[in-house]
Amino acid sequence: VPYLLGFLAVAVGIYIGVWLIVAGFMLYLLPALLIGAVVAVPAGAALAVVVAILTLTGLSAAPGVISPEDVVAASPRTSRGGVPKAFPRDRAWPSYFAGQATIDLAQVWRATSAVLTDGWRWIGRGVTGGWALAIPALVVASPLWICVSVGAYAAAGLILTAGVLIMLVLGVCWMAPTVLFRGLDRLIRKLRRASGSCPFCYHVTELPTFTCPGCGWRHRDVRPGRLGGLWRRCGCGTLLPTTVLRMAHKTQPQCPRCESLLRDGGAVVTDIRLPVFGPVSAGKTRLVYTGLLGLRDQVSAGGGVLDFVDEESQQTFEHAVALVGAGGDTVKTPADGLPHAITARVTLGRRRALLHMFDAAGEFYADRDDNSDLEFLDHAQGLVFVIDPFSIAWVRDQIGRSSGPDIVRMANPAHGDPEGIYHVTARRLRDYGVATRKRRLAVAVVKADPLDRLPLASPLDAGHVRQWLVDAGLDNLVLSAERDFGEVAYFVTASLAGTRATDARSPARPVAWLCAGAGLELWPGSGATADVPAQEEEESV
Ligand SMILES: Nc1nc2c(ncn2[C@@H]2O[C@H](COP(=O)(O)OP(=O)(O)OP(=O)(O)O)[C@@H](O)[C@H]2O)c(=O)[nH]1
Ligand SMILES: [Mg+2]
Ligand SMILES: [Zn+2]
Ligand SMILES: [Zn+2]
Repeated sequence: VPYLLGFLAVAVGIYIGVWLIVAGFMLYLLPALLIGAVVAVPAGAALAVVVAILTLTGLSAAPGVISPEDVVAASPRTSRGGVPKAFPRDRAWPSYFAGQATIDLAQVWRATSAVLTDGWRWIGRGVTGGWALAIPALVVASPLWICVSVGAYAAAGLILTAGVLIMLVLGVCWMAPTVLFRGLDRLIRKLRRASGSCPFCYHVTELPTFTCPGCGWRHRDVRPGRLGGLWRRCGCGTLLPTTVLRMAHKTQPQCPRCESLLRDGGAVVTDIRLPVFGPVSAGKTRLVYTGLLGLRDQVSAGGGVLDFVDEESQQTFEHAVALVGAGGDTVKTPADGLPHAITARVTLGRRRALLHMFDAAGEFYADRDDNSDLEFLDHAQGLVFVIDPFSIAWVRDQIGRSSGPDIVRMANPAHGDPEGIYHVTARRLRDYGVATRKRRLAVAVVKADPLDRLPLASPLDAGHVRQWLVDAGLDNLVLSAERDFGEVAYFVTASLAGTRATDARSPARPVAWLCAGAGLELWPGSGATADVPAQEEEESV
């Protein structure tokens, strides 16, 4: 019995104890926790707001910043098609929307999580720190911290959602003018038929390189994009305009391949590239300079200006024109190096163009191996083929009979036959995949002035050059040229200093006709050919 009584007493004691704990929990702790939760959830939200402000202002847990160096380092190695890229991205500060925005928002979430995790770690230390700490940690701190976490995550989620929405709206506001600017820049240059052609390595590009005036870094792609919409900040801090058109106003464009400076206006104004080819001593150089001289006078008669933007072209032009003007001969073009372009700038009202003439020594056209470096042939809108009548066997035979060696000496006849030279060059163009059917070829029979003194069986007159060439036995050449090229026109020229460009024998005519084909009419009717169009003549034959 005493045992039974004792057992009952203990049971009642335990019952009362448990009841007291439950009652205490229900009466005091639960209401206290409920009140605590009402405070803890908003406190958690406030905590998230404070953390977001501290993070975004960089006062604490500042997000990593994408630097210009990161941009260079993280450049993709290949383009979308898998083609290896020649250059990394430019060293400039990326636009905020191109990556930094995401990093900042993610950091807000991460910083909030970090603060909450710190709290849990602290509570965890209490739980394992003995009874006196474990009970309040488990019973009071844990439930309260759960409430704080809920409030904080909810607020962080809201902040992120709002942030993403704001970034989307602002991003669209940034993207629209960026895309528009990029498109406009391209469109204007396309309409102008602008491209940057290198006078030295002959590379032709839509996208020249620009050097930052602040630090000398070469920016290879200044188009609006991830590195700036309307403006770009160079890695050195200098603010640069985007778009090729605006940047070209600030600094001179450069060749992306050899880094030489392009001619002033390169990549921005209409760009016309015309090589002159033919055998040694055919009269190429003389045709180029007297042709430019004729163009200059005719253009200025029409109220325009033809001038030179670079010292080198200006000086070579003046030198050659002075020689020819004084009745002398042009100097032989050196065959030991590739020629630099002779560039003339044409201004016709608001229209501006750069006209690049390429005049290599005749040796380069003599055989297939020598012309492999003549890349300017591939990028030309049209070509001038120079034929020296004194190198045609048919003419020579007649001179032999009429004894005109003085005239022949005076004419400095070309070495090599025109047909061979033509085929070597035409083959090079074919081998390099040039669409010659879309190009113009101006065939210029030069040295008409000394030829006049010879009593030829058939006179060489403007308008009948094609027929004359056929009579002279160059019918194969004529047929090949008309098969190879989209349009062929025939000219007879006397490369003299005083010839007016409208003159039937002006050396300016073939150049003007090719310019017209490239979209630049230098004067009204400059695109007309002196010769009867090939087809009509064929019908009449
Ligand atoms: N009278 C006269 N002489 C010309 C004419 N065209 C060329 N010549 C002369 O022919 C010679 C060769 O002319 P260039 O223009 O130097 O020949 P090229 O084709 O440039 O020759 P390379 O530089 O060796 O490839 C020079 O003595 C010129 O003065 C012309 O239309 N009339
Ligand atoms: Mg020459
Ligand atoms: Zn810079
Ligand atoms: Zn170059």
